[in-house]
Amino acid sequence: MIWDPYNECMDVEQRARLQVWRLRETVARLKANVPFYRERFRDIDLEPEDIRSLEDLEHLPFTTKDDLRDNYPYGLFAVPLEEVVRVHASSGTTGKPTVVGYTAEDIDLWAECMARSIGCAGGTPHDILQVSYGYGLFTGGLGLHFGGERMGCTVIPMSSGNTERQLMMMRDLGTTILACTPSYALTIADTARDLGISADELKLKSGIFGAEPWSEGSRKAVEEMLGLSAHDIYGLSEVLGPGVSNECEAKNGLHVFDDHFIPEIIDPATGKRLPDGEPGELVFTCITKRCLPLIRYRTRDVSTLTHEICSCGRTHPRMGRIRGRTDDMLIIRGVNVFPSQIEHVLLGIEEAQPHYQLVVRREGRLDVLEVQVEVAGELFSDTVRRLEEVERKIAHALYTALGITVQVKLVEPKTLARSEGKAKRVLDLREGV
Ligand code: DLL
Repeated sequence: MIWDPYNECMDVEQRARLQVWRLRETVARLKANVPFYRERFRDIDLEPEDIRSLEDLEHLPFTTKDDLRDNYPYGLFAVPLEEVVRVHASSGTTGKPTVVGYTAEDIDLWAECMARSIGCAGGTPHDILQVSYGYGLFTGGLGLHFGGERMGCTVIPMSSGNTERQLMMMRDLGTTILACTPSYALTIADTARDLGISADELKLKSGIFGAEPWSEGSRKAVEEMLGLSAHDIYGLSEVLGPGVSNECEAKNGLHVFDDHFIPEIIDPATGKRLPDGEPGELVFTCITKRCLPLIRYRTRDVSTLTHEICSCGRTHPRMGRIRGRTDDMLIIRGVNVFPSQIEHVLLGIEEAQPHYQLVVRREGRLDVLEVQVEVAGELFSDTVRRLEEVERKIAHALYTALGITVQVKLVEPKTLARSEGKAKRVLDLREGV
C-alpha cells in the first residue's frame, strides 16, 4: 500500500523544486534561531537566497555527532523549549547520550513517515502490528507505535523482552506484522521453535526489522522460521528515528523519504560527494523538521544510493542495505572488515546458526580476529575431525570473502548472549581501540 501517493510518487523535478524551497527556508530558520549554524553560515558567507538548486547543498557545512555533544543537551534546537513536546536519546560513543527533540509538528511528520514505512512493508489499516522494539528513550518503540496508529493498524505495544509472552500475544491476538530488531526476530523465532510453535500457528505476514545491520542470510532465516516477508527499516534519532527509509515489496533498496530528508553519499576521508552506486558515508539534511533540522548530518553509516525509479512506483531515491559503520569497521592487519560481511558469509554456511560474536585481540603485534559461531548441538556429538572440518570450511569461506585469515571457534547452541534490542557483535579487546 502506498500511504501517501502524492508525495511518494511525485514527479522528480517537482520534488526537487520543493526540496530547494524547503532547504532555503530551513537555512533561514537556522540562521535566525541557532547560534551554532549562524556562525557556520557566516564563516562561508552563506545567505538563504544563495540556495538556488540542489547542487548548492554541497557548499553547506557538515554537522557531526561531536557538534551535538558540544551543544548538549539543547544547544542545536531551533525552537524554544516550550514548543518541544518530546525528547528521545541515543547512546553516545562516550558518556553522555545524544538528546533529540520534537515539536508537535515533528511528531506528526514522524507518524506520517512511519505510516509510509509500514505501507512499504505491505501494511494496511487491517493489520495487527506488534511493536517489539524497546519503548522509552530509544526511538524504535514509540516511532513504530505512532506510525501504526496513523496507518490505522491495531497496535500491540509489547516493547522488547519476555519472549515467551511475546509469542503468546502473537498467537492469541493474531499479530500480522512484527516490528523489532532483526536479531530479536531471530531470538523470537528460536524460542518459537523451542516451544514447538510453528509458523502456521501464527498469522504473521510481514516483518519490519531494523536499527542494526543485518544480512540477506538473516532475512532468509527469519522469513522461513516465522513465515513472513521481512523488510528493512532504517533511521537514526538525530534525523528522526525509524522512518527515514524503508524497503518496499521489491526489496531492492530502501526508499528514502527525501521530501523530508535529502540523502547524499560522501567519501568519509575527503567529504566529496560520490556518484550513485559508489559506497560511502550517508549524509542527511532535514528540510522539514522544526526542532532539530540538522544540515548535512554525517551518519557514519556506510551505504550506496540510486536515483533509478523503482518498480513499485515510488519515485524516492533508494539507499542500499547498511554495510556497517565507518566507526565499527574493524581494521584487522590493515584490512577493512565490516561485521555484516562476516554475517553474510556465516549465513551461507549450512552448519552455522545465525548467532555469532566477533572477538578482536592483539597477540604480540598482530591483530587476531576470532569468530565465535554457534552450530547445531548434534555436531558436538560427532567426531573431533568433523568439528575441525566445519571450522576449516568457515575459515576458508571467510578468507575468500575478506582476504584475511580468521580464527574460527565453534560453540554450542545458546552459548552466546541473545539480543532483545540491538545486538552487540564485536568485542574489541585491543588496547587503545
Ligand atoms: O536505531 C532508529 C531505528 C529504530 C531504526 C527502529 C529502525 C528501527 P538510533 O538508536 O539513533 O536510532 O541508531 C541509529 O542504528 O545510524 C545505524 O548505524 C543503525 N541502524 C538503524 N537502522 C538500521 C538498519 C535507531 N536498517 C543507528 N540497518 C544508525 C543497519 C541500522 N543499521
